[in-house]
Amino acid sequence: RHRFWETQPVGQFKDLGDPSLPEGPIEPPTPLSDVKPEPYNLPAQYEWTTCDMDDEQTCGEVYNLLTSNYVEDDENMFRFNYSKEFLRWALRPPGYYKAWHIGVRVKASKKLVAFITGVPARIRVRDDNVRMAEINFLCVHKKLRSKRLAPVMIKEVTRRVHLENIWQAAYTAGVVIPTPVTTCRYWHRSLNPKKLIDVGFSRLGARMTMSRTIRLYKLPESTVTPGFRKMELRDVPAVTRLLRQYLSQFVVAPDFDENDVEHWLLPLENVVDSYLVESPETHEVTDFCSFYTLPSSILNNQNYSVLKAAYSYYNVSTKTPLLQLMNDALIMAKQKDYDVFNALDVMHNESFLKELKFGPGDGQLHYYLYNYRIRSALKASELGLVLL
Ligand code: NHW
Ligand code: EN5
Repeated sequence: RHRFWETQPVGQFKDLGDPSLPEGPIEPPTPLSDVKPEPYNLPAQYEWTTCDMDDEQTCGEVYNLLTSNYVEDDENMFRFNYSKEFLRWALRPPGYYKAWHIGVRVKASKKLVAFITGVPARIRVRDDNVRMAEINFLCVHKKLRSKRLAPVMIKEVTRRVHLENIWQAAYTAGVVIPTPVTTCRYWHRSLNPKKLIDVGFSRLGARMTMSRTIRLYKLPESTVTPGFRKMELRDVPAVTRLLRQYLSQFVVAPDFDENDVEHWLLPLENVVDSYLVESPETHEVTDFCSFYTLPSSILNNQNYSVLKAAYSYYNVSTKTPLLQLMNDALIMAKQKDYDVFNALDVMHNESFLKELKFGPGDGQLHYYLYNYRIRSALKASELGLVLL
């Protein structure tokens, strides 16, 4: 069934729920001198390239490859359109390795035709803090699909991660492979229902008119929580404390320090938005919410070419009810002209999705760990990790 994945140290379907198998690493690390020192072989027409995302031209080539060939929905109506600024942010966190930004070029033309990336992260699984690679942006040009290039790319990124003495990885995918740690559902909150219906992202409900639909999704002009404001650099220590405390309750979650919080959560125009509640009395930071910006290209529409989507990222409530905090996040996204606000059913998100008029999407997101066994699948609400 899975000729490649059956050969890899990942949980296998046949082992699901076997209580005799221990949780934790599947294979032990090998001495670094045993890691293959030279790259895997590609078919003769192609060559490896390390993509320098600081380089404007390279970043543009990566952007163009992904914009034309990356993830689409099941009906091929929308395709993720990560911006160049987003890619630079996603790929250059604290301690990143340029060698983990891997491209494949056609030798003759130097055209970039495939890509895969890793970035380092510390991820806690129960009480085990593990150095991992987060793998993302695996993409093979549409014309080169089904030639078994993906397994070579995965083996090559694995080799380069091993060279840094890292032996585990986390990744997500829309497809099922061996074996999900958990499966999440995407939920969508319409902000601009008319456009969403016009482009086929959503449908007019039964017995609904356009004007009733617009009224249904209407939001206040401005936020309601006293002390709600944009996160600033000076907030990094307080936000780190808040987030670390909150994430400690989930089975799988990132172990963020202040450097990570500064990188991943400090607002960056058109990439990541973060807000917090500073108590007007005590000036304590009590609540936090954030979303990242990931537009999708609209394929084959006369009137519109881009869907502007916000994706719920990390949210923490200690004083403001989560429902009210997320409603303020929706209000900010509406003010900033997003068409839709998306969220997964991870962490405590289920507690606000229905009440804030999110509806279930047709897409799922499966979470995976490489070389780390979990005895049985988790609930989405036990997951405290959001990958981009
Ligand atoms: S998920 C997004 C993946 N990208 C896309 O969907 C973009 C559009 N599609 C494509 O570009 C986020 C191609 O269809 C791709 C496959 C490149 C997906 N993950 O070359 P072949 C990520 O980036 C397996 C893992 O012929 P192709 C996460 C498939 O099951 N495996 O296919 C990435 C089969 O293996 P099997 C996937 O269509 C995580 C084999 O690839 C996969 O031309 C990567 C077929 O290869 C997917 N999304 O290219 C793993 N899609 O065993 C990281 C297909 O079933 C692991 N396959 O025969 C950790 C590594 C680091 C470890 C460090 C210690
Ligand atoms: C790596 N980081 O399928 C990620 N999106 O539901 C890789 N559906 O947008 C894996 N099909 O349901 C990504 N509208 C896997 C996801 C790939 C993209 C994907 C889904 C998620 C999506 C939309 C559009 C469907 C178009 C036809 C959808 C319904 C919205 C509606 C709004 C009003 C209330 C009810 C729901």
